[in-house]
Amino acid sequence: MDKKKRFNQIARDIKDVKIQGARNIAKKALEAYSLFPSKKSKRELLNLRPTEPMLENVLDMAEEGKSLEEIRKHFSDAQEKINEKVLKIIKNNDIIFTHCHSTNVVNSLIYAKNKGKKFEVYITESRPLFQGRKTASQMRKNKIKVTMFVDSAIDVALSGEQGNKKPDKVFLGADALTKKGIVNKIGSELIAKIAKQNKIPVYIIADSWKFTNKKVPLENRKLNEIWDKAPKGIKIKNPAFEFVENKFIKKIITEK
Ligand code: RUB
Repeated sequence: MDKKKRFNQIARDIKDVKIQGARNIAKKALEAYSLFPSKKSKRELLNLRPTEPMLENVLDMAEEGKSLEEIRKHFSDAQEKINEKVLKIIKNNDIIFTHCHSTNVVNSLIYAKNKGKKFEVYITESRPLFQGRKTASQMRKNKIKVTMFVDSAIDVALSGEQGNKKPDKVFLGADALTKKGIVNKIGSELIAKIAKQNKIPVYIIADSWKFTNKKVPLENRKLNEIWDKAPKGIKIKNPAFEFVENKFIKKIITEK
């Protein structure tokens, strides 16, 4: 595939959420940028997913001359450190509730499983794009017991109602880390609030390169993701992310 085609393919896959999650987006965008390292391609890549400081941080570093190898090494080094910290938090027989699909979360769960920890995972679908299915499939593939809930069952799942066991911990990824809280997939704030009501600790598991001092724009996505060919006159909203205040978070686990 020629360079331009490859660049466009990556850009399309990021836009269409075939490549998803802050870390994967940043990694792939870096690959695209390295094909055409210019201000124009940087702008184009940044516009694909506005709620992604890690994408911006990584492209800034590449622009300033940091080598691709160095940047790529950070992703794996950071994940390894995060894995060790998460391993200490998970107790045998824990039920861990998570949402959407976060590579930082999923990798640390798989690491804990491979280190012999026994736990199970509750996952919500994460409509409209169902990234929760990706998480569930990866759990299954790694022989981690997993139960899926529809998003509207967040309260049922976190309260241990209707014969469900109450989760012990909530693990959420993050698109952005800020001084006042974090940004993650829509549903995360509701989860954090209901977890607090139920005295379930919420841990954010995220690479520190997601940190920003800037205001984080919250992406609104295409309406046809919610209802393709909806009758005319129906207003549809599709907010993709939301802010979770620090007061709902027990700990933010980064590599630092
Ligand atoms: C994914 C999402 C993830 C964070 C962190 O949203 O909200 O929790 O991006 O992911 P989307 P990671 O599917 O819309 O990109 O840990 O992979 O960086």
